[in-house]
Amino acid sequence: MLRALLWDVDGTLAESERDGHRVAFNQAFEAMQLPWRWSAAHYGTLLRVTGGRERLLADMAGRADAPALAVEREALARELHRRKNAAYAELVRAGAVPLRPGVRELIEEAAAAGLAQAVVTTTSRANVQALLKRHFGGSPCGPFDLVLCGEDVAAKKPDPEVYLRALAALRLRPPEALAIEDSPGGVAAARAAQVPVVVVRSEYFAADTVEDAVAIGPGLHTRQGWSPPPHGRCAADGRVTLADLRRWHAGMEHVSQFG
Ligand code: XBP
Ligand code: MG
Repeated sequence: MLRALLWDVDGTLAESERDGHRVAFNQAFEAMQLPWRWSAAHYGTLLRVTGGRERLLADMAGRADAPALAVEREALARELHRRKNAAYAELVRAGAVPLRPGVRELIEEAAAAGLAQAVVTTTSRANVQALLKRHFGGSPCGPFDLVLCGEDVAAKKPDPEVYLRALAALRLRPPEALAIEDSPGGVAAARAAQVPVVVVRSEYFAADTVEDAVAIGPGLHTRQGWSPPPHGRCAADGRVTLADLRRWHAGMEHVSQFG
C-alpha cells in the first residue's frame, strides 16, 4: 500500500536549473570577476555531475585558466558555491523559479489523503528553503513532513543514501513509498533503495534513457503522453492524480527501459 511520496526537487518540483541555478552560477562568476559563463547547452553536460560545488570542480578540471592547485580550486569552488546559492535564493524570491504545473495540486491531494511526503534532494538546504518559502510559506518544511538535502548525506544521488534516510525517518519499507524524479541519477538512487519511481521528464533529461520506472511522462499537469497510460477517472483539469499514482504503484508495472 502506498503511504508516502518522496519528491525530488530540481527538475521535479521546479525547472530550476537553466533559469535558476545556471543563472546564479554565472552571477557568481561575474561577481568574482571570472570570465567563465555557462551556456544552457554546456550546463546540460555539467548536470551529469550532481551537486553544485562538485559541478564547479568538474568544470574547472577542464579549464586552463582555473587555479593550478587542488586546494586553491577547492577554496574557489566553495566561495563560488556560497555566492551561487545566495544568488539562487534571490532569483527564487523574485519569482524566477515557478513550481512545475500539477505539482501543487498533487501535493495538496496527497496531504489531504494522509500520505507522508518528503523532499529527497542533492541540492543545498538554503536552496530548498528558499523554494519552499516562496511557494508554500509557513513552516521551513512547507507542506512536507521531512526535508532531506545535500548536507544530510555523505554520498549524493545516484547513491541511495538520501532515500534510505527518508525511509528510516518515516519508518517505511521501500514498497510503501513512491519516488517522483526527473533524472537518470535520481531514478538510480531511488531504485538502489528499492523504492518504485515515477519519472516526470524535465528540460535537461527529456531524451535520456530511464530504466526501471513504474511510469514515465511529460509532467504532472497532463495525463497525455504517459507510459503506461493512466486509466480510470480523470480530474477536471486533466492532471495526474493521486489515484493515477496509486494505480501505477499497485501495478508495479516495471517497464524496464524508456528511450
Ligand atoms: C539537483 C542537483 C543540484 C543542483 C544544484 O538535485 O544536482 O546539484 O543542480 O544544487 P536534485 P547545489 O535533482 O536531487 O534536487 O548547488 O545546492 O548543489
Ligand atoms: Mg532532479
